[in-house]
Amino acid sequence: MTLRSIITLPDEKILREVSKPVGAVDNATRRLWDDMLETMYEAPGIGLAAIQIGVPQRLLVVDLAKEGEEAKPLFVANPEITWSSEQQSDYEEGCLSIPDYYEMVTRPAEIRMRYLDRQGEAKEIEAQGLLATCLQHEIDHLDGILFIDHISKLKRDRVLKKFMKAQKLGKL
Ligand code: GNR
Ligand code: NI
Repeated sequence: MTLRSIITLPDEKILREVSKPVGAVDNATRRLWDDMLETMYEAPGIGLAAIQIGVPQRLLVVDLAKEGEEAKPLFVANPEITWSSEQQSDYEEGCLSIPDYYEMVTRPAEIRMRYLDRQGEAKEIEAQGLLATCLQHEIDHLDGILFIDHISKLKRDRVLKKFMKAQKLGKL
């Protein structure tokens, strides 16, 4: 496994790409998932999309296990949300590509997601709570969407400006 570097703001060029479906889940896919998982654990974070390490493929990993708990990684390829609840829920979100910034985001409280698992088998799961939020956040990444796109333009512009300034000052 290889630790990869995570792309962060203000580098939007790659983060805004729309990722392509994987043709098949093969050994290369599984190696990439393993690198993503290692990179996510090291960060640490609870989810990571391939585009965050510069790979525009529709792949993500999620693990909500807390420190000290047994790892429970979920490996996802080509996810599709097949249903989302009318009911919404608010979560304070963060993103490894937007370090040290947290904001409340409103999203559907429950979703159903169809995807290919580590064996390439089609699966469908229902998620609620933090898992539902995290999966929606990751699937957004596959479409070039960041959680700051769900907050006010005023707040978003302020965050983007902060990261541009930090880069100019050589602090990123
Ligand atoms: O580590 C992460 N935590 C988190 C918290 C609330 C909502 C979403 C997330 S995902 C984030 C890791 C990340 O940036 N994944 O793309
Ligand atoms: Ni993110």
